Amino acid sequence: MATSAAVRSASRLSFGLVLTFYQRDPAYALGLAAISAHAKRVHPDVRVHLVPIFRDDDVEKIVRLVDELEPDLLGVSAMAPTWLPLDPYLRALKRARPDVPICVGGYQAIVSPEETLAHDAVDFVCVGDGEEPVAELIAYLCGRRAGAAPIAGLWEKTADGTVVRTPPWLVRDLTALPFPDYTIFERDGDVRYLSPHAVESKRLMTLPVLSGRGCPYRCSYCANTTLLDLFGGRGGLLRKHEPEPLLKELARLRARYDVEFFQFWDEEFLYDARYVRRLLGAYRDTVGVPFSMFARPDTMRDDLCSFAAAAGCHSMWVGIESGSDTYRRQFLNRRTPNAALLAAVATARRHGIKCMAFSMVGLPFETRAQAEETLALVRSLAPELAIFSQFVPLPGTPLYELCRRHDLLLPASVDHQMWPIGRLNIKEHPGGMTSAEMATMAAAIMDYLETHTRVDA
Ligand code: B12
Ligand code: SF4
Repeated sequence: MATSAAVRSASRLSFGLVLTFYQRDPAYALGLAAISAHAKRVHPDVRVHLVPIFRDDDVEKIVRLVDELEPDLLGVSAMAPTWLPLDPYLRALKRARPDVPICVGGYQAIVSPEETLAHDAVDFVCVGDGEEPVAELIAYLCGRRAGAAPIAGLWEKTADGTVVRTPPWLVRDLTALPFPDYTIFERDGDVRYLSPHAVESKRLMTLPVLSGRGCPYRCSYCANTTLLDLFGGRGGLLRKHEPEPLLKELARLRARYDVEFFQFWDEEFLYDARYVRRLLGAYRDTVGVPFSMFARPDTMRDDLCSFAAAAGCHSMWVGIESGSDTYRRQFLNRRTPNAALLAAVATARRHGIKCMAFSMVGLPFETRAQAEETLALVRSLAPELAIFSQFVPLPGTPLYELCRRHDLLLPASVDHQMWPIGRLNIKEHPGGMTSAEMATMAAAIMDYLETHTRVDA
């Protein structure tokens, strides 16, 4: 193992791990909670703190907050679109504490490790899951690590600028890991400053949770496809918690934070029908609060919807993405036809489950007529909540590669990567919408949204 980072004295009592991420609006970061839980299990004396960075947070304020916590290691979580906004914070943090190593993880680091490590402030990048690499890095920095082998899953920039590369470390068995540590989100014992109400439940105290990780599908715009490409796709990297301990954990969280609604953040909740039956079969009795999930239309079978509804499923988040059968098939690698989408939403509704439909506009080679088809399909689905986002090309995905090949990518900039709808995130091109068409399309969507959102738990 190289020695660019200062190795701390083994006698230090309390090693400080400060975690941070950039988020426009208050939100949880369950990846960091998972890292904290494992770090505390392996190093019971570690102090873990979270300093979230929200949009427009003053750089000096963040530096002061981090500094007061006396960090020995700074762990930063970044998605590709949040990487650029993090830049001024990373530089200022490094200036303030040049001896504290900065390790970046999350999709930005996984998909673009070279670019991420090339940043002046960054010492390590985590090229896969972060639990074990961070625990190992803490051991190394505390002088507790035996041997000099590089840490699996971490790339390191050494003092002379060379890069030590290792293969990613991946969670294979979720049941071997502790549940995420929600205490990192607490302020005075409470977590309500962090989006306490999900959009689907404006009145109820809501907490996001995971029954597992991974998705077996390969939609062309999605970072999951990149993960399958990088890490091998067999079994779709699906990893689940055992139902019984998970239910106990959910009941514990419900009691600790007065949770009235759980939002399952699993990429695709219904894929493993046997697991769904085992988990939800006992959910009502053990946990008993309403919940929502992400589900693909093709998994929303009548029997599963019926089962989920009986367990207390309030709503399903359903990816529509485009209302054009042809576009979805040709460009998005989603083959479920419109008729099946309509049927899936109708099935859920028959069982009293509300639907949140999300779609994208401003896609490469998407015509104005196809974008109109998306709005028309959403109108016919009549979801309780519709969300339209501007297409963002995510590095490493097939659709990003298509944009690159056709020279459609705009130079990276903070504004072109985030949600506000109405501006194209790719260059105008023959066969696609013009900026003017995009603006009128966005206006039509906003009109629809103003009159049709009707959701509440
Ligand atoms: C819930 C969610 C959200 C929530 C909460 C985000 C959050 N803070 O986590 C909300 C709705 C706010 C959100 C917003 C966005 N999201 Co989102 N989101 C997700 C989702 C569905 C689950 C995230 C999750 O909890 N995963 C489970 C945890 C355990 O895994 P993890 O976060 O990956 O963390 C592990 C590793 O990545 C790594 N790791 C992560 N951080 C760190 C840090 C360190 C120091 C280390 C060492 C390791 C490490 O270790 C962790 C434990 O193993 C993912 C899909 C997915 N499956 O991950 C998309 C996903 C992360 N989102 C994505 C995107 C693009 C966005 C937006 C940028 C969309 C947009 N254009 O606006 C916004 C960003 C808004 C902002 N930041 O201001 C993409 C990111 C792709 C990419 N290449 O970056 C994903 C992967 C969706 C996709 N399939 O394409 N999102
Ligand atoms: S089903 Fe969802 S998580 Fe899975 S690849 Fe498609 S968009 Fe990504």
